[in-house]
Amino acid sequence: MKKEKFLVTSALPYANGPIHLGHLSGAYLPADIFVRYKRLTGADILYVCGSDEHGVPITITADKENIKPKEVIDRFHNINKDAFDKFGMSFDIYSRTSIPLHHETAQLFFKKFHENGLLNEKKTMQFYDEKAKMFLPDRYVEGTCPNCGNEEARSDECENCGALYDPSELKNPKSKISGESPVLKETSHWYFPLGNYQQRLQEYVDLMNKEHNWKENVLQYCRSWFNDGLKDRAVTRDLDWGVKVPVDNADGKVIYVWFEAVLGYISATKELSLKLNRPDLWKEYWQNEDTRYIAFIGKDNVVFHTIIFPAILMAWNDNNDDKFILPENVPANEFLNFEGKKFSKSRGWGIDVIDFLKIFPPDPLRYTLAANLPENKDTDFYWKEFQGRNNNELADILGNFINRTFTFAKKHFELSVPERGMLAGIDEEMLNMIHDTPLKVGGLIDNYKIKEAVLEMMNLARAGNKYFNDSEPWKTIKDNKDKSSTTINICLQTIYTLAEIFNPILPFTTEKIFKMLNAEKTDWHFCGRDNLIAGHKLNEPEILFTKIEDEAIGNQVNKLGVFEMEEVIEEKIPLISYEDFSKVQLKSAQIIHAEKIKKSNKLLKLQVDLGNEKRQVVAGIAKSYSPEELIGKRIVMVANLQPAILFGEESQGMILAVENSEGSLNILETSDKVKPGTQIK
Ligand code: B3M
Ligand code: ZN
Repeated sequence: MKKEKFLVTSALPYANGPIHLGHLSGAYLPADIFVRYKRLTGADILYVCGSDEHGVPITITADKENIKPKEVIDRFHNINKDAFDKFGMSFDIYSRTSIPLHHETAQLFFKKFHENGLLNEKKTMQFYDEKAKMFLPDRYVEGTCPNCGNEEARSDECENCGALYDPSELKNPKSKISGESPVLKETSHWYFPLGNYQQRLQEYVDLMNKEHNWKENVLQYCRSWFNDGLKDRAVTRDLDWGVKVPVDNADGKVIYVWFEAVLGYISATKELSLKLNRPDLWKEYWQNEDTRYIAFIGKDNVVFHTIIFPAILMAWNDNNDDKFILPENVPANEFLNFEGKKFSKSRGWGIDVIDFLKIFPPDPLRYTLAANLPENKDTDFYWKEFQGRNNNELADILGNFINRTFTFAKKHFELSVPERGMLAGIDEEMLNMIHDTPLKVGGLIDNYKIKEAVLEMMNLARAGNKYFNDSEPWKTIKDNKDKSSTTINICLQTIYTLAEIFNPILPFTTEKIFKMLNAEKTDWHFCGRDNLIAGHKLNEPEILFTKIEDEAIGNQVNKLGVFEMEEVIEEKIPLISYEDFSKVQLKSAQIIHAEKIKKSNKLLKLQVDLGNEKRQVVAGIAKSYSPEELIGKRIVMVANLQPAILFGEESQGMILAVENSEGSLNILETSDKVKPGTQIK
């Protein structure tokens, strides 16, 4: 049989910060499990990844720390490479996009496209930050929406009302980098005509889906892009950090990071080929129609892998004799959150991989994440769940089954595999399960249903324990040694199968199990019934899993969000005099009427009773409160604030509220005993 040929990639993480558990669940662990499984089936597979080392966030970090971008990427490339290593990622290469080989590859694509007349040069007006001396990418400009007045609108698009507009129409633009108002300045860029590929891209996605059953979430992202209609995309930027645009008159311009980062997969494979002293090896994968290319990513990267990268490859293939293959599948995952909230470095919410692995071993983490992958919807990591999965599943089910079998084999069979005698129904059943489980698990992983596969794996260990219990070898050893030796023989075959099928999830632990079994991994298809012959010598058992104490988990839970408080304390707030403070007049008030303001999803118009007068206040609390629930509340208000007009409504004061870490507001309430109009001091 011809070997299956695979090329597998995981999104190239930005070398701008340490990877956290969410990254692992999105694009890395599922790919590693898939790859390790495929290797066990004997597939010919290359798995490449590396750091994405260009893009504006890296230059901003460098500016902030007053260092060169190179220092930033070196630091995080090494940290992340090390973290992946300790986590057991089995990349064939972990490359980086700053290497000359990648610059050459990306420039070659750009140059060819340019020569073939594919790229259109267009002049545009773009925001320029005179203080930071740079053109501002869209997401670094904020302003007021010309359509609805939302004050946090993006430079060309408003998330509040959905309006799209020209950046010159944005009101009060502010640079997120320097805080200054940017100016509009002319610049020119090269555009890739993505729209020209729309029909072929749609056909490609349809065909791949038909043949390989794409995930519903991925199809939905594609459909929404197709429905909106694909437009020309600028593939250059005004920056000095990145891959230089390889044509005349392009000083100060680099290739747009996304255009070159996806080509990083190709460069990484080229680098691997050179390392292996087989310079053309990469072509055997990338330019071979027999190769199945699977691109693992998180949901935020879908468009780049199902639309932009395929379009780039189509454009190349149209104009060159050497032709690249396109992804056969892009099994993107949703996000993993942390204890109910998004990961946030600045809020100290979540944990980096490298820090995690300083405290706990990798396999329990791999198992917990794999059992809870965000395959179809966002999921959460909880410390308590991690503890539970380790203690109640890995230690109490898998570890316990292996341990009791080995202990028994040591005590009664001198650590060798006993003979199998006459089989009873219960033995047959167990043997059938050993035979069927790898097939079931393999089928699930083939279809990227890793979560379900993990469940099946642990079910085999559960069944093993039950079989041990029901067979009662500790009794049969006394009066029916034949039966007892059959039981232990079958338990050991089960352990062998467990070691094989758990190998993609628990690479470190299963190495130990294979060592205990004194056996090697086998082809996945043959890990069924009879791997260990009678008389085979076993090695001494080792401890496979250690229970995690409540205290260790408690320590981690207590650390959550601490950073957030430290940050607040560290911030230097200028002191004011008592006199300044006494100028602020705080009064208790009661809300007597509340209604929404048209065209704003943030503001409510309130009528409040201040004892001897009524006032109107416009408050930005619509996302946290409905008008109805506000009526009757006694609140604190700044009574001597200059009136202001918001959305055409006068606001005659301000009400006080606290904002929690997710940005939702709680208004400060006084008690029913405090009469409206009372001064608060
Ligand atoms: N660096 C985005 C990310 O890490 C980006 C992926 C590139 S894949 C070619 O989410
Ligand atoms: Zn708007």
